Amino acid sequence: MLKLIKYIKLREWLLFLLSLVFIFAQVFLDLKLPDYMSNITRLVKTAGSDAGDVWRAGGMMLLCSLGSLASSVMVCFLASKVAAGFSRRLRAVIFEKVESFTLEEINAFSTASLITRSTNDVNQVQMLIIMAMQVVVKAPVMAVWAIMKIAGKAWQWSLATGIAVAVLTVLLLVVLKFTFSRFKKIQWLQDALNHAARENLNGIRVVRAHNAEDYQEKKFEKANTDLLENSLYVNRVTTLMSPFMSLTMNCLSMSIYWIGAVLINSVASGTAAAVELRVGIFADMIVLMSYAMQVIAAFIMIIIVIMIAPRALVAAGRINEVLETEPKVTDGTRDGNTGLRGEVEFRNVSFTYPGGSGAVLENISFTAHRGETVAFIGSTGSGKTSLVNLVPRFYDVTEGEVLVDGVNVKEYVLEELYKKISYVPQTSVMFSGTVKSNVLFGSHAREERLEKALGISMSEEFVDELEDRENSEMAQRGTNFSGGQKQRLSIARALSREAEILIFDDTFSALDFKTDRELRDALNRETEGMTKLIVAQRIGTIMSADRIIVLDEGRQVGTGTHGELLKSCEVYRQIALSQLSEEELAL
Ligand code: DCP
Ligand code: MG
Repeated sequence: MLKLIKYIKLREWLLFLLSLVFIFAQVFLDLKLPDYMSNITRLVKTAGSDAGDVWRAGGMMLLCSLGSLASSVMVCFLASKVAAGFSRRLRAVIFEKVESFTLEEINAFSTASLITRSTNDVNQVQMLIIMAMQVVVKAPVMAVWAIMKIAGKAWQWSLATGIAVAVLTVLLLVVLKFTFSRFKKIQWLQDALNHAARENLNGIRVVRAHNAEDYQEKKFEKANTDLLENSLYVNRVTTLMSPFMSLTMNCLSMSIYWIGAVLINSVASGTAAAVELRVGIFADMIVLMSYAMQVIAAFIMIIIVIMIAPRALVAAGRINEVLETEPKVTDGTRDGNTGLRGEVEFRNVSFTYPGGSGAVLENISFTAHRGETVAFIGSTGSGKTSLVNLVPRFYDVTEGEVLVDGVNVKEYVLEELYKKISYVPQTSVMFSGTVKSNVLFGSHAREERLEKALGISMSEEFVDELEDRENSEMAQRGTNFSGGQKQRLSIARALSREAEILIFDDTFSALDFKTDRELRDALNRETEGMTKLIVAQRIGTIMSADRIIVLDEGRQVGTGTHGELLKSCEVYRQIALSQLSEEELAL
C-alpha cells in the first residue's frame, strides 16, 4: 500500500487536507452534544429553572447535529473524489505497464490475473481509501478527545470504558488471526474464476461442438465454490463480531448506570448540598454515557477499516507486483539510422523459452539482404514461429546475435526497431473498430496507403462487397469475418506501414491456392525493396524464395534454394514429396 502512495497527486493530497478540516469540525460538534445534554439535565433537575433555557440548549443540540451531518457528507464526498481519482490513475499506470511487458511477463502473471489486478484489486484499494479517509483520522481523534473528557469524572467510569475497549481489541485480534490468510486466498480465487470464465467464452464454439458444457460447468463450479467457501468463512467470522460488539456496548452502559447509582447512593442524604451533589453526579453520568458511546463508536469504525484492510492490502500488493516488474526486454540507445536498410542476420542463434526445459532453436545462422525473400519451412513445432519472434524481440536470444541492418537488435531503441519491421502473426488478430481502423492500425497519416494495402493483400475483392466498404464495422476479434479474410486484412495491415522488413508467420495457409499465388505475385511486384521473412507450410508458397531454411526440431538442417535443397536436404525432399508429384518437382 505504501508503495502505491507515490501515485497520489498533489490535488488529491489537498482534497485530503480539506477533508481533515471537516473531520475536526465533525468531531468537535459530536462531542459538543453531551455538554448541552448535561446542561439540560441540570436545568430540569434544578427547581425554578426557565423552560426557555431548555429549549435553547435543545436548539443548539439540533444545530450541532445538523452541522455534524453536513460535515460528514462533505468528508464522504471528498473521500470518494480522492479515491476515484486515485484508482483511475492506478488503472492507467497498470495498463501502461502491461503494455510494456513482453510475452514472458504476461505469461508469468497470466492474462486473467492481470485483468483482476487492474479491476477488482483496484476496487478493493479504492474502497479502503474511502473508508480510511472517513475513519482513520476521525476515530482516534474522537476516541482521545472523548477519553480526555471522561478522565475528569469519577475513575470508576474510565475503568469501565477501558475494560470495554480492551475486550474489543482482543476480539478484533482473534478475528484477524482467523481471517487474514483467507483474504489473500480470496484474491487469488478471483483470478481463478476469471480464468475459467474467459477460457470458456473464448472456446465457446469448441465447448458446444463437443457437448462439453457439463465438463466446463464443473470446472467453473469448482472455482466458484472455492470462492464461495472462503467468502462464507470470512463473513461468518466477521459477522460474529457484531453480536459481541453489541454485548460489550450494552455491558458498558449497564456498568455506567450501575456505577452512577452506587456513586449517588454513597452521598449522605438529607442536606440541600447533597441533593446538589447527586444532581451533579446524575448529569455527569448522562454525559459520560454519550462519551463512552462515542469511544466505542470510534472503535467500531476502526474495526470496520481493519476488517476490509487485509483484503485491500493484499490487492495493493498484487498491483504493486505488476508495477514493479521490469520487462526483460529493455530499450537500447541506437536510433534507426544505420546506413543499411532491410538486412536481417542471425549469427549462431540458440534460444530456450524462459522456464522451458530444452533449446527450441540451436545454432541458427543466415543472412537476408535487402529485398530478398527468405523462407522457413519445417514440421509443426520445429521452431519457425520462435525463430521469427526473435527479430522484433518478442523474446531475446539465449545465445548468439540477431542483427537488423548490421546492429544487434538489443541495441535499438525499441520504437526504432519496430519501425523497421512489419509483422503478421500466425493467428490473425483483429480489434473492434472498422476495416479501415484495423488496416491503418494506430496511425491515420497513411490513408493513401489503405487502397494499395487492400489491393496487394487481395482484400479488395471482399471489402468491395461490404456495404460500407472500408468503413464497415469489425466486431471484437473480427468474428464477423472469415479466417482467410482476417488473414488478408492482417497482411494489409502489415503492408500499410512503410517498414523495411516484412515477417509473415504462416500467413498464407488459410488462403486457397489461387489467392495464395496471386497474393505472392502482387507482393513480389509491389514490395521489391522490402526484405521478406516468410514462414510457410506449403512448398508452393516458398518455391521461388531466394533462400529457404529448413528447420527440424530447432536445428537448421538445410539452407539453399528450392533446387539445391531438393538435391542436398533429405528433410526438404520428404516435405516436397508429400506435397508435389515427382513431375512437378522436376520442373
Ligand atoms: N514452445 C514453448 N513455449 C512457447 C511457445 C512454443 O515451449 N511459448 C515450444 C513448443 C514447440 C517449440 O517451442 O515445441 C517450437 O514452437 P513454434 O511455435 O516455434 O513451432 P512452429 O511455429 O514451427 O510450429 P507451427 O508450424 O505449428 O506453427
Ligand atoms: Mg508457428
